[in-house]
Amino acid sequence: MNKIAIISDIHGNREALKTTLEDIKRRNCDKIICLGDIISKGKFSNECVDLIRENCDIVLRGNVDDYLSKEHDLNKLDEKEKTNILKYNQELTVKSKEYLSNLPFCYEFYLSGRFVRLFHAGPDTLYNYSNVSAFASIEKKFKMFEPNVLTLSDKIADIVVYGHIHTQLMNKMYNRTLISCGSIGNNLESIRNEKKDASILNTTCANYVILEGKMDSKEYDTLDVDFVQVQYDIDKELEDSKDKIDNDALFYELKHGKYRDDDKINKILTEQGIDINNI
Ligand SMILES: [Mn+2]
Repeated sequence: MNKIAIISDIHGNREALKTTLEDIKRRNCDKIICLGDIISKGKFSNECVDLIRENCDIVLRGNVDDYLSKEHDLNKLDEKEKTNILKYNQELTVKSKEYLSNLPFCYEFYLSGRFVRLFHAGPDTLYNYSNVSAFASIEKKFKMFEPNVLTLSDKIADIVVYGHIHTQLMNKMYNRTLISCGSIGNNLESIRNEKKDASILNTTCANYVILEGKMDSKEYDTLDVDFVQVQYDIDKELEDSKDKIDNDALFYELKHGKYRDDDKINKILTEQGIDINNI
């Protein structure tokens, strides 16, 4: 049996990544695969790129890796986006930018008879949130298994593992398994209610998934899906990041496990038929 650790959405959080890599090592995993979004938000984008390069066997491209490492026509951007692009243009080393802009989109393999496909957000795009949220329709979720322009083969996947939504999920449908591995450096919870919420420590840790099975085997056999939640030193990460400009939103997200923009999350939940005043 082989153990494959799948991590995603590090978002420049060095402490969370280091603690996770130690946890993966302790569990004797055979392979580490990263589904992207290594940079942005946190202070340590370049450091996280280096750690990922050194430790991961396969690394895929996330939306921020793509967006912040490529060239933009600044005249076409609004002021906020322009500031963001210029900031990362300065912050990211040439080496990091070159690495990020050349990452592949998709990875596929067999594990204990299942055809597994991995990507950051969807089989057709890096830039899609509502279609892949935990509350998307069955129809939209089925599209996650289907091949598309950016997948490597034209097979319908048995298992899809993706990141991007920063929360863990497993859905079974049509004899297939859809898994979101959660986020290492920026795990979030969108369903919140002061009267119903458990401890935020259930959310603010680093989340990843381990798949265990026979690698490259087309024969059906036992398969494990292990959802791991690793406690790391958030206060140390925040202390190390305290000289970072514009870090209020980052501090809020890491401490509360809650996305910085309520309106944006509420809009997505409403689109998916959730009554946000009654959750
Ligand atoms: Mn992300």
